[in-house]
Amino acid sequence: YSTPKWWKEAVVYQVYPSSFQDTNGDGWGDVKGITARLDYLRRLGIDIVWTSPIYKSPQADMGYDIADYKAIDPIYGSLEDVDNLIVELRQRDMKLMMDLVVNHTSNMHPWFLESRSSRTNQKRDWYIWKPPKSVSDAGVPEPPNNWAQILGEANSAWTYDIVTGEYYLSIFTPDQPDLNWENPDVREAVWDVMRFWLDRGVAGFRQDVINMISKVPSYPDAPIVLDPQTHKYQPGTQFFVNGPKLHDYLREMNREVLSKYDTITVGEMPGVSDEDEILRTVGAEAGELNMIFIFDVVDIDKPNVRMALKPWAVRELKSIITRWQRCMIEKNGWNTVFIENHDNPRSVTRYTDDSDAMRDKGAKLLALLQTTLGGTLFVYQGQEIGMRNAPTDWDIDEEYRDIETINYWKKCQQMYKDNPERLEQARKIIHLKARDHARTPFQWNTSSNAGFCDAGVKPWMRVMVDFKKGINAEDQMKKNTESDEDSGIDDELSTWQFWQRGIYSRKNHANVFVYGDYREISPDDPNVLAYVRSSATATAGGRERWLVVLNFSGKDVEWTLPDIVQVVTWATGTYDTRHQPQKPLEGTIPLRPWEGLLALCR
Ligand code: TEU
Ligand code: CA
Repeated sequence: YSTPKWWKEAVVYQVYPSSFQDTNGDGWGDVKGITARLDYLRRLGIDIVWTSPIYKSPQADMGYDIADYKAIDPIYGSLEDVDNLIVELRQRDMKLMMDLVVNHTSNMHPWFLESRSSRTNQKRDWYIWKPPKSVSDAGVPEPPNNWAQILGEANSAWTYDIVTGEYYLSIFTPDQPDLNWENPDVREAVWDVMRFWLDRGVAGFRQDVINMISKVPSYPDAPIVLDPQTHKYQPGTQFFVNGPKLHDYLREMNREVLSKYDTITVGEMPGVSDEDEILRTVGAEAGELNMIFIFDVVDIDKPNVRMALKPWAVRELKSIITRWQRCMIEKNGWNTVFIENHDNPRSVTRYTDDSDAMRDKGAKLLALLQTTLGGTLFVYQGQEIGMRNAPTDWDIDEEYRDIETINYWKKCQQMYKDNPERLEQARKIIHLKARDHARTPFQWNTSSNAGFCDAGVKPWMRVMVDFKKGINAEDQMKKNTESDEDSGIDDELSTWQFWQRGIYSRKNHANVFVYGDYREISPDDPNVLAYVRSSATATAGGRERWLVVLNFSGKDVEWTLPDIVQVVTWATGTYDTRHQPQKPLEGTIPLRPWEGLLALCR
C-alpha cells in the first residue's frame, strides 16, 4: 500500500480564473475573485486551489502563452494579489498550486523576441529553429517536416519567420513557440521560475504538457494517418510525446528544484498510456513527479484528432478505470482522479444525461464515482453544481472564444461550404466537444450574470441561462436548510451538497477511498460499474469495506450482487441522499436510471 502523504489526501479544485469571479467590473474573473471565494471552497472540502495561468500573456490561448513568468497579467491583478491569496489560503489551511507552462512561451516573450531577432543572437538556440525543407520554384518555403499544429490541425506545426528566413517549431499555435529543452540555459531558466514561485509560498505546480518537452532530434516526417487530400499535415505526436530525454529532464528538475521543497506536482501528459512508461514518472521510487493526468477517460471519444467523435461503450470506461486503479495499487504508483478540466466538455453532458430531468442524477453519479476512487481527487470549477455544456442554439461565431474551436470552425466553413451535411457534423462536434463548454462563467446565484460579474457588465464569455433553473451555488448550498425541508416535495440533497458530503466522507475514510484496495465486481456488465474498496490497514474489527454500484445508463436495470460481497447496509445513493436506500441486501438489486449506491460491507 501507498505511503500516506498530504498531497495524496488533499482535494484539489481547478479554478479557471477568467470565469470564476470578477471583482472589478471588467467582465473577467481575477485573483481577488479567487480570494473572495475561499470560504466557499473550504466549505466544499477543498484543500488546494490550482489556478490555470494568470501570468502576463497576450491571451492567444487563454494564458497558456506566457510573456512573463514572474508577472501577473493586469486583467487578473498583481503579484501583491497573489501574495494576499496565499496568506488567505494559509489562514484556512489551504494551499495554492500554479500552472507551469514551459513546453513553450508566448511569441511575445522577451526570450523569443531576442531569439527571432537574428540567427546569431545568443538566445537563438532557446527555441527550435530549422531552415525550410525546400523552397519551391515560386519561392515558397516548405516547413522542415509534415507535423500538424495541435490547436489548428489544418496548419503546420512550424511557423516561418521572415526576419531570418527560418521556421520555428510551434506545436500548439504560432503564438506558442516551443522552447528548446536541449539547451541547459533553458532548463536553468525554468528552474529559476519554479524557485521564484515556490519561494513565494506556492505549494506546487500542474505542469502543462510536460511530456512534450523532449523531441526526437532528427525531426522526421510523421506517417500519414489522416487523409492527405484533406490533411496536408499529420499528427507528429509520436516524435514529441514522452520523447527520448523526458525522464532526464524531469529527474534534473527534481534534483535541482523539487527535492528542496515540500511540493505537490502533477504532470499533464496527454497521449501516453503505457504503464511502465508512466511509472517511470509516478512510481514511488521514480523521483520525478507525484502524479500525472492520464487522458484515457477524457479521450474515450477521441479518434486520432480531438475535434472528431468516436462512439464508446460503458464497458470501455469501466475497464479504463479499473486498469489504472489496479495499476497504481499493484505497482505502487500514484494517480489523479479527474474527469473534467478547462480543455474538455462538461462531464454531466458527456458521460450521463444533462436533460433537466436527469442532470442532477448524472452529476451525482459522477460525484459518487470520483469521491470513491483511489488517487488525488481533482474537481473542476462548476462540476460541483453540475454545470453542463453550452446550449446548442448559441451562435458559434458569436459566443465561442477558444482558439481551437475558432480554427476548427474556420477550416470547416471553408472546406465544407458546399457540403451542408459535413458542416452540420462539424457544428455537432463543437456542441459536444469544444473546450469552450468548460469555460463559461461560474454560476454563483440567481442575480444577473449569475453573480459572476455585476449587472450591466459584459462578461468576457457568455453566461449560460440555466443558473435560473437551479444550477447555481447559492441555491444548491441552501437546499433543505430552509423551508423546503417541510414542504415534503423534494428533500433530497442538491448536487453541491452531495459533492460536499462525498468529499467529507472520502476524507473520513481516506484509508479506504484514497489509499485502499480496489476490486471490480462484474466487469462484463454492459451498464453497471461496481467495485469494492477496502482499507489499506486492518483495525481490530478487520478491514473496512465499501461497495460502490453505478448504473451508467439511462434505463432501469437489474444488477445481481455476487455472493462474495456481503452488504451490511446501503448507506447512500444518488436518489436516496437523505434516507438510506431501500434495497435488498442480497440477490437482485433494481437500479433506476443513473442510480448510484454506496454500501458498507462485511
Ligand atoms: O493542453 C494540452 C493538450 O494537449 C490538450 O489537453 C489539448 O487541449 C487538446 O488536446 C486540444 O486538442 C494544455 C492546456 O491544458 C491547454 O489549455 C493548452 O491549450 C495547451 O496545453 C497548450 O498550452
Ligand atoms: Ca476582473
